[in-house]
Formats: sequence, C-alpha cells, structure tokens
Amino acid sequence: MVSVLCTLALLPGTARADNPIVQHIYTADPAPLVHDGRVYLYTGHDEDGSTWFTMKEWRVWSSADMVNWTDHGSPMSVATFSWASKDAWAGQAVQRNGKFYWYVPVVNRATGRMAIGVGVSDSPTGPFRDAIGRPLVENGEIDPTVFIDDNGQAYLYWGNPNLWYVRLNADMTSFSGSPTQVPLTTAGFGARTGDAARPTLYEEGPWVFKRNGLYYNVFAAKCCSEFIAYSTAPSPTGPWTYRGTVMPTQGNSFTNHAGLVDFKGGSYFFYHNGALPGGGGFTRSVAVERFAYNPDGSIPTITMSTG
Ligand code: FUB
Repeated sequence: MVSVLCTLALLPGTARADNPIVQHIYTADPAPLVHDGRVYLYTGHDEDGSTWFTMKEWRVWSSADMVNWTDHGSPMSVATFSWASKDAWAGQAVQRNGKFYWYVPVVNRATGRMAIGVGVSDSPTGPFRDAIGRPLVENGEIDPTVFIDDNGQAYLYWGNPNLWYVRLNADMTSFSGSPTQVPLTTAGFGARTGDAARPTLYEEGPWVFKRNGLYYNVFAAKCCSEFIAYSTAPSPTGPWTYRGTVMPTQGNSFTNHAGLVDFKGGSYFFYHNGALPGGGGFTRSVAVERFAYNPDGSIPTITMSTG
C-alpha cells in the first residue's frame, strides 16, 4: 500500500495523496510515465455516471514523491482530433527524442468505429496536437499500449476482443506493414469458461513492458467483473505464457485497467475502481499500490487498499 504522508486540501491544481489519487473528479484508465524525476499520470475522465461511458477528454497529473500530485488539467481531448467524434478511452504516452507521443482510442466520425490516434507535444503536460491529422490505426479495436525496446524498436499493442501489434517506425507516428494479430492461446492468456467466442482470459487494456530481460503483458481479464492478469514472453512478439492474477476482481467497477512503473526504488501498480462516493462502472477513480516483484520476476497478488 502507498504510505500516506500527508493529505492535501482539495485546492485547484492539487490532488489528494491517498487513494484514490484524484478525489474531486472521476478518473479512469491510468497510464503512468516516468520522466525526469517525476511520474506523469495520464488518465481518462468519467464525466457522467449514467448508463455508459461519458468521456470527452484526457487529463494529466504528476508527482515527484507519489504522495503529492499536481493537476495539469486536460491537454488533449476528442476535439484535438478533427476526425474524431467521441469516446476518449484508454491510452498511453511515451517519450522519444524530446517529444511525447500519446496513443489513444477514439471513435472515427467517418466510420463510427474505434480508431487509434496519436497526439504529440514537446512537454509531458502538453498541450498535445494531432500528430498526423488522421487515425494511425483503424480496425475498430481499443486500448493502445506503447513500448520501446532496448534496441530502439517501438511497438504499439492494442485490442478488444483480439490482441494486435505493429512495429512503429522511428518517427513514432507511422508503421510498416499490416497489424499482426497475436494468437490468443490458453497457454498464453489463460482459459475462460462459458464464452465460446472468447476462450482465453484476455479482454482488453494490455500494458507491455520489459524488466530484467523479460517481457510482460499485464491486461484486463474476463469482462464484466474484470480482474488484472499477466503473461510473459522472451521477446516483445511472444510466445506469451500465462502467469496468473495480479489484482483480483474488487472495487465496485466492472472494468479495471493496469499501468506499472518503477520509480525511485519502488514498483508501482496503477489501476482504477469505483471507490469514491457516487463511484461505479462509469464513475471510476485511479489509484496506486506500491509492490515488490518476487525474486523470480513474477508479480505478487496485489489487492486494492480502497474500494
Ligand atoms: O474507459 C473506457 C474503457 O473501459 C477502456 O478503454 C477500457 O480499458 C475500460 O477501462
């Protein structure tokens, strides 16, 4: 659990130190990025607790100590993408060559289907502009995660109900060839029962990273009381081996969404739940737990400190 050293008043420009991290608006789909001594936390914004997601913008928060968080407002929204109509869903930002690239799923007005756009900025806090003026990927699926390997090759993964990846070009805003579909085997992603269309646990929200030479894919499993599970592989393209549960179903939200970073000697697991008053599946809140990898690199079971 994150130690709470202080609790800030709910002043503009601040967020509270304890879980949930943000307590004055609803936030979802956390995507942390470590840069220059700070953790930048990119989130969605749940604006209405009715019967479906109402998400029009993304938000940025940052912290140097994982206790005090600064609110950087909303430097990117659906309106940033002239071709987009709605649904500012789960994305991830990465830094390369002095620029920050933020990959997000959003509905393409022309097709009515989800596409992946990419925003770019000179600063981790924006403002972000549409990097290419059109979708980067169009196949109706969601939840991009971006990973740059040690040799400089960048990968974009995404998908629900499938899992896809492309190798991004060095410009981070284009790719060569066609998207590759990852084989969703039960050995790779666990076995689901009772849904012939989805034989594995993989649902959505992949988060791919490398640690001590091992590639991890931490993902949301088995809608619609999602838990967080993970797979590992010897390469960024697999083959993946299912490794089990990271965070069990908990927390008054039918989705969950993971983001992991190492920061100043600690490992941190970000997620969301419905822990705030009025919280639920469409009024979520991002939270974080500090944890330690097991000596063999496996991830321990992490439970929510609130929710
Ligand atoms: O926030 C909208 C969607 O819910 C995300 O894209 C999924 O990962 C789930 O959290």
